[in-house]
Amino acid sequence: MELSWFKKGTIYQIYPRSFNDSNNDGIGDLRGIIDKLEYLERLHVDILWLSPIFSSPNDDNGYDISDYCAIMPEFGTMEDFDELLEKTHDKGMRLILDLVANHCSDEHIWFEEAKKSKDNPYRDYFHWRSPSADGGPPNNWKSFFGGSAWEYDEASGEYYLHLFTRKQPDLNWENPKVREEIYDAMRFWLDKGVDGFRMDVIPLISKRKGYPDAPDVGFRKILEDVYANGPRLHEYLREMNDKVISHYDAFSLAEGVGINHTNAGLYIDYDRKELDMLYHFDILECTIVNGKFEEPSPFDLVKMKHIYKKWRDAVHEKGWLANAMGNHDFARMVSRFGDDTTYWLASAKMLLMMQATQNGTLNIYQGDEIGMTNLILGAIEDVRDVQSLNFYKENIETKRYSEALALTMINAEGRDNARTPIQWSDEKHGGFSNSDPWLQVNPNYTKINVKHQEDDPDSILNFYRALLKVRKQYDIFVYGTIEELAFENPDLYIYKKTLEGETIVVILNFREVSIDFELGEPFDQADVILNNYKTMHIEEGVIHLQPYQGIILKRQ
Ligand code: TEU
Ligand code: CA
Repeated sequence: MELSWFKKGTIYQIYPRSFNDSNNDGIGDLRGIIDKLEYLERLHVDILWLSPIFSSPNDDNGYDISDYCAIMPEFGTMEDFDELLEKTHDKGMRLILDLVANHCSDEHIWFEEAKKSKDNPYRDYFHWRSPSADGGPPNNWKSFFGGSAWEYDEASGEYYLHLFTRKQPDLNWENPKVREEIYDAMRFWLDKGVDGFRMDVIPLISKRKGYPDAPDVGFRKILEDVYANGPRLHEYLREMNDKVISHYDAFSLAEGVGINHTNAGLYIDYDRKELDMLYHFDILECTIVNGKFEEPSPFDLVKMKHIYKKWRDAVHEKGWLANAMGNHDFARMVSRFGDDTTYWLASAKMLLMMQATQNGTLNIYQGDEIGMTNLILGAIEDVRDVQSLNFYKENIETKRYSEALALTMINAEGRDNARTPIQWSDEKHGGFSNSDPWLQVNPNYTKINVKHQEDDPDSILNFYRALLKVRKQYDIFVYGTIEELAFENPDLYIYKKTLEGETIVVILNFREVSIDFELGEPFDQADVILNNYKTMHIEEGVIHLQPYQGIILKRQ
């Protein structure tokens, strides 16, 4: 197995808009991050991933880039960025940027030029098609954010493709000039010293020839077979690695949308030299059956165990995964997989114990280190996310759902849940800003905030620090081989990890009740490495677990 810095490192994802506002305009910014570098250092994270910081009209909060080599003015200046990068490195941490290469903004100069005429040199930077015979869109492809994936352009009488919003036209990777533009942008940042990229929707960059209609087989399957994994994809990824990434001490983290465990190897097997790691969607979507918002299924622990196992087996020793349980696209992890009321403290810690002991690079999302929870927005006017807003509009217009039901669905699964400002203290706006933030602060900031948790030895924050520190000390956390016990047990997740004669056992109770379990092994003598409760009861090989208790034991 190849060892390298980005495997044992912990990635901490920052959503800059919501992290920390230094100039009190209600929007987080780069200087706000600089001010919190010490906090991040003390958390023992190693790699900061910044969601997009480039110029953007913010139709999708920066995932619509209008200049790949400029900083969004709301976030600061290039000098601020240079300082952030330097100070991050001074603290021994690394910094990666979010490369959105599948699409750009319709306000990017490339698209503004392309729209001017059919023979504009930039026309072929995008996907243009004539209307179908009935004058409608060229095919039945749907945007991820609702409606057709094609937008009509009056001036030329053609449609352009946008798999996300109409302000996010897809780039045409068949055009070698487009690829060179993206590679140049990557080199621009790598030459400054950034340590790699998280690659937004990278599986979507190669489109199927002739843009065939999608069969009626459900979103997940259409995604895998029609939108993602296109015919020239792996050629592009190899080229990108060969021409750019491989020339730097940098790594790539793919957003694994549309990747499943059977084709993951094509992306990340070491010998293919394409991408360094990916995070998949199976855990992130394990409570989502028919697409976001629609009938979420209850959290099922056995299903989650199967997901972890099948991925582990699939990539075993051939490639590497990152392990994410939440990010800016999903509701909060403690609200989804734990209990954000009575057992908030125990369950938030327990989930982190699981995440930190699974194989792969630990990828955590801002705010999870203090157990931030979902937010109930009272009215559609409070919703900011374009995905939720489009969902609302579409379903109210078609009268599919009532306004109240649509809002309930948005509150349950919507992306704003994870995007509320970080709760730094119990001061106004959670200490994030002195003025009204762009998205409201979760009113529970008076109870859940960094300041309180700094001072409390039993806080989630301090537990997290201890956990990440331990993870650094023991290779077994990262590289050990996992073997599950009582695999079909629906309440407990118990696994052994072994590496070079060492053994740890991770014991996690996913229920709000106490449960006894017969370990059946001589663990009475084991050292407790971490326990999210003050006490632990083992007697004659039977462990008595308290609600949401998590324990990591190490055999002496
Ligand atoms: O997300 C891609 C993606 O597939 C999301 O649409 C995801 O499925 C959805 O948010 C889950 O409900 C990436 C970014 O992470 C996301 O923030 C962007 O909106 C999207 O790409 C477009 O760039
Ligand atoms: Ca600001």
